[in-house]
Amino acid sequence: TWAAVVAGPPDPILGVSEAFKADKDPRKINLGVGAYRDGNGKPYVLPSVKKAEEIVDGSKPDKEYLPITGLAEFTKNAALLAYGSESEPLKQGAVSITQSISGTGALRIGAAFLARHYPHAKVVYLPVPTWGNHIPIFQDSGLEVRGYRYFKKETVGLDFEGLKADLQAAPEHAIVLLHACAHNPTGIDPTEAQWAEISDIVKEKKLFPFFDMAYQGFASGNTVKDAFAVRHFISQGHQIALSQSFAKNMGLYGERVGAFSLTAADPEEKARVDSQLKIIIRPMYSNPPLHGARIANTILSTPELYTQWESEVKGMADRIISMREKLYNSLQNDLKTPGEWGHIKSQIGMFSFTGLTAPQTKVLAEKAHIYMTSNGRISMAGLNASNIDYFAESVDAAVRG
Ligand code: PLP
Ligand code: TYF
Repeated sequence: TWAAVVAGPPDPILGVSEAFKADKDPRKINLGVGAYRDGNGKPYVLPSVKKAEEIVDGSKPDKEYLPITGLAEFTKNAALLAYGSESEPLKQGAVSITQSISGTGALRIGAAFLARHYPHAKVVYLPVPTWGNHIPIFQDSGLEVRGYRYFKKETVGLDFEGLKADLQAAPEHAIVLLHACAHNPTGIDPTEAQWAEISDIVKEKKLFPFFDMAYQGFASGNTVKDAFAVRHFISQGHQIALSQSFAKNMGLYGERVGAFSLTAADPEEKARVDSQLKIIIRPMYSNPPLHGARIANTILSTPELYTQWESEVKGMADRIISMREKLYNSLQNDLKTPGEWGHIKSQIGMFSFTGLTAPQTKVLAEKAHIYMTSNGRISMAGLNASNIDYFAESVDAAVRG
């Protein structure tokens, strides 16, 4: 039956973990997948998550199905986290929101909703480069995918002129996907002033902004600061789509906790959108899982736990920032590695786009047992006091050839 099925390529990110696992060298380092590691290189379960889990378990909850759109208290609190309590559409009751299977599921619900209900050409512009999964998520949902310039190789920075030119040239009403903060894979975000310009272009060209917020709090250590772009667009009167993930900022990766929301014109429009979100979700997976949403909701709704969680997110962000500084100092000042390495320090979030070439990443894997994606992206969280010197020396050697 499956004689004509051809073998597909492995996932470029998860494939890196496979190669890492197979390597037996004790010095090996995995900088591939974007999952936080603590100062000892170990996966980190946030203490606030452990406490929340105890509270949830202690309440001896049942295992009944959730409604199609999930745990209502969770989605209410997730919306508050993203939009803020002063948000006009939230205050008016004009935000339609559903729980989702983490950020990926939120993007997929959003793409499916746009494919079915967006009243204009179903064309979505993604930054180049973007998170690899964005492309098949939108394509498989039936949207046409195009790119807008984002990364400038020469400066290892934002190609802001290219970005503006491409959005200006996009057809009216095109959908534009924006990483709300901590752009994956580049680690480069627009400044607040640049976001304001992007908002103006989106308004002038009547583009539809779809925000992917997979790292709220993880970029700066402050959930409000990281929500700037989303809240600025809302304050400028845009209607938006928003994907939220709690994988990184609560370390709930495998629990699959997320939310998808759309801002509507008014509560009556919101109610109609709600009904269609349910119609999209019901045949996909019927209703979302309970456990992670209960944990996230307990944190978001318990003031002491919320404060503790905020400081733990900041702790993760700060450890990553300190690794950036240490790596920059090693390469730029101590080893005097050929090239300019300032971007390591200025980039934001989980990743650094190092500028290492595909052949250099291959050498690092084969000679130094250091694994990263072939585009030179490293997950900063994979670095710690025990391996950063070895990493810097290995990069130095690879760059010098
Ligand atoms: N969007 C971006 C930009 C990401 O980097 C990720 C995860 O790496 C996601 C969405 C979705 O992740 P998850 O489905 O685990 O929430
Ligand atoms: O490292 C990254 O960019 C992500 C990580 O279901 C990831 O691709 C891995 C698995 C998954 C979602 C995200």
